[in-house]
Amino acid sequence: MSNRTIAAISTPQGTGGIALIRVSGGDAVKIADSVFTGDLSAAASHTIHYGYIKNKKGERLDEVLVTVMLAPKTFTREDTVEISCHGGSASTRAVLNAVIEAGAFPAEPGEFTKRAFINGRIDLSQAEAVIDIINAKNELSRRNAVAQLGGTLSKEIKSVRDELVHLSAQMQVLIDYPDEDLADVTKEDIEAVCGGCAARVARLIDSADSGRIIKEGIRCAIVGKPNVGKSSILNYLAGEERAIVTDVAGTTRDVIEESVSVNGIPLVLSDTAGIRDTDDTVEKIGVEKSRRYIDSADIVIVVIDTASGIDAEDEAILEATSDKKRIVLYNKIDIADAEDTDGIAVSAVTGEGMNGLADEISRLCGLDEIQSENGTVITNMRHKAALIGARDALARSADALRAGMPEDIVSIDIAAAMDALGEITGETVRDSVVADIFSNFCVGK
Ligand SMILES: Nc1nc2c(ncn2[C@@H]2O[C@H](COP(=O)(O)OP(=O)(O)OP(=O)(O)O)[C@@H](O)[C@H]2O)c(=O)[nH]1
Ligand SMILES: [Mg+2]
Repeated sequence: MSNRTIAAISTPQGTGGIALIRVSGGDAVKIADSVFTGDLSAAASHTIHYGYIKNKKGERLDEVLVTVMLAPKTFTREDTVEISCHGGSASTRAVLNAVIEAGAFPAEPGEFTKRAFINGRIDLSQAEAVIDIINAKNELSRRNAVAQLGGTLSKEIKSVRDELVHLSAQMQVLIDYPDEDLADVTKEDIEAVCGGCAARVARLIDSADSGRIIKEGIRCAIVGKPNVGKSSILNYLAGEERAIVTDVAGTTRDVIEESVSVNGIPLVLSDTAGIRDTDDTVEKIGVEKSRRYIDSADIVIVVIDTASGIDAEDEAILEATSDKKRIVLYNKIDIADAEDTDGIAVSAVTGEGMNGLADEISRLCGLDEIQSENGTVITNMRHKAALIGARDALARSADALRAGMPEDIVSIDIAAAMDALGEITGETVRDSVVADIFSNFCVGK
């Protein structure tokens, strides 16, 4: 990694109130000073300076505020200068050009964050959390990414890895001096440590299910007989007239999907055709499709018309969804009294009871746990793959132990598990993987 000084526009393209040009590296202050009307040469760290940026000819390009931050307390751990200028695209480019003319190099995508990683301020999983924060489309994924940036995942991985490192060191003594009584580790100890680590790794792998939900949304199919109010419920949750609602049974014939956020929970709702026996060719295809959506959904919402009560068709749908995570909604309580039910009573017309629906969804998906204990959730497929690698290596070491293999063989698998975990934090990761991760960043980050 070269330590040449880099610069880039860190705010989005286009017109805005202000824009930010970030400069990082050993010459950041010198370069900024040479294009600034004021004097930055003796500026104290974390101070802001008012003045103009000028080009080589001395022409004033824009009125700016310049923030000087000296290493190591900066994002990159290098000297960093941030120039806040007016947010027009011409002024922003003019300021960047002046900085580059004065000796800075245009930054590559993600190069600032990459330097933060290379200089040890954050590990690789934290750098990836920076992209996740930028890309977060809902409250839950934002919260999870911020926790990951704060180091929740890194800490857990490091703690498991440290146990294995300690164990390997003890085993090495056993391997090097087999006849002497130096080692204070027994076969049982090795088995216990490997087993404990494997369980913690398995917990993280399991969390990847919630991780997918956090990133992509809970796939939630709204099903039921015709006319019970499925489309009305979709429209209510979407906050707009997304699906056609009429009092004709069989209005919805195809699946209508809509991404919504309910109390910060990301949902991918699908409103399906009412399920019934029908001779209508189009409706029949719709009904078939509804059944497929039931299969692939994370959660099924079965809607019942409270006014007309449960009949055999409702029973059949309840039966067909009994093995799914399911919420039974008794709709239309504005015109009928819901009797004591095991479901949630709502009205798609008045909105009554809808808060209970969101709570139930979050409970069913185990999201309450994620939200309350700030638990570590795997949202990144690269991390999941590395964890699976660690789990498999630990399983091999357990097998080797049970088969009575010598410690040096067992220790090979333990080392493989350590390496797999190190890929997540970046300790043992290949350069090409690192390059690939940062190439997904935008320029200026
Ligand atoms: N009073 C009352 N009427 C409702 C409620 N929800 C839906 N309706 C009415 O019930 C009828 C059917 O509503 P839809 O939302 O089209 O029902 P659906 O289940 O999507 O029907 P299909 O698409 O035909 O399967 C419409 O006339 C709605 O206005 C409710 O909570 N209260
Ligand atoms: Mg409908």
